[in-house]
Amino acid sequence: MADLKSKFLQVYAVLKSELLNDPGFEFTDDSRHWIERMLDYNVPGGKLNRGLSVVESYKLLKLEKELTDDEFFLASSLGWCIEWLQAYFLVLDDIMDSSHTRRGQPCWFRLPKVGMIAVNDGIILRNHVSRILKKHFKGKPYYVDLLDLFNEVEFQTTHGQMIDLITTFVGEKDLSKYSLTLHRRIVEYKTGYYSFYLPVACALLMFGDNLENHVNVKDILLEMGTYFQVQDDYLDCFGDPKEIGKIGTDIEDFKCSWLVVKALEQCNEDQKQILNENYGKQDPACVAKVKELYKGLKLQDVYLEYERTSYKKITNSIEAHPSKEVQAVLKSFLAKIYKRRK
Ligand code: GPP
Ligand code: MG
Ligand code: MG
Ligand code: MG
Repeated sequence: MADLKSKFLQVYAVLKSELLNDPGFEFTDDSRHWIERMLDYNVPGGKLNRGLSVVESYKLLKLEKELTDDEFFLASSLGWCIEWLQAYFLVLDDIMDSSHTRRGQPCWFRLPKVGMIAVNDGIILRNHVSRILKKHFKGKPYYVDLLDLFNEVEFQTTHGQMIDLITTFVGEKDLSKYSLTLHRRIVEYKTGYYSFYLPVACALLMFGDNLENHVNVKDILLEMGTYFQVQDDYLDCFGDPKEIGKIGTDIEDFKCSWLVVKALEQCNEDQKQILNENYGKQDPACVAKVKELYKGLKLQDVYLEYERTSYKKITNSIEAHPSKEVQAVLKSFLAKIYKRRK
């Protein structure tokens, strides 16, 4: 695994160097230096789960036969396209969520010399995905499908992000609209497609197959995406910032988080009053009151129970799949996130 990761990181260095010498732009030393710093700050510093999953999935589809150097490079490049896409989303998401830290460092836009240049950097990160695909996949029979896949997934993610954001309108702080159904809709679109569906869809396209032929696999991947985002919502409040690398903002931001939905399901009228008065406020005393209420409602136990049943349900769906290779792809994915603390 350490070996896979270091080989994967070598591909990052190649892709970065190609982008820094992209003949489509007349780079100066300053502009090249900006891009390099921006990439190193935002692209490779995460867990790399999504990117590595493309390579691992492709290997499993090939029945563990050794990948040629060319196949490894291509599968890794697709993996990096997802990591680049993720960097693009996170740079902009942190602005929208007024976050402070990400991956154990200040959010990119928080750096004094960056500020709102981060918006353009986010767009450049998205452009890089297209540049990488063009350079390395243009001649492939699945090139058009790849472009279409990235476009579709971006469409789904931005629309999930839209509902995540418009449900929090200031001045309309109305918790009564928050439900598990709304939460599910938000997280399936904002997280599920790009984090779970996309890596497997990339590996399948490269293998000459298509996820549209595997509707049940898509459903399982989206189910995992929901499970993953419930964990993200939980860790936003109860995770250790040192481990997750970010300080939560969901309570301040009035987010339709899994925790607030569960709290609303379980609370009495007095507790609902406390939520109404304190949820969505910047004041640390208000945030503390919400956290206190979550603890009083034993949401940590409710979460543990959710993890258990959700894991079981997903495992059962995986085991019902006819192909052992597909089962292996999905199980390796699930194992990576089960009981995660970061
Ligand atoms: C996760 O939400 C969702 C995304 C990062 C997708 C963003 C999509 C855009 C189109 C910008 P989150 O805000 O809970 O993530 P985190 O907790 O990591 O900030
Ligand atoms: Mg967000
Ligand atoms: Mg966020
Ligand atoms: Mg979050």
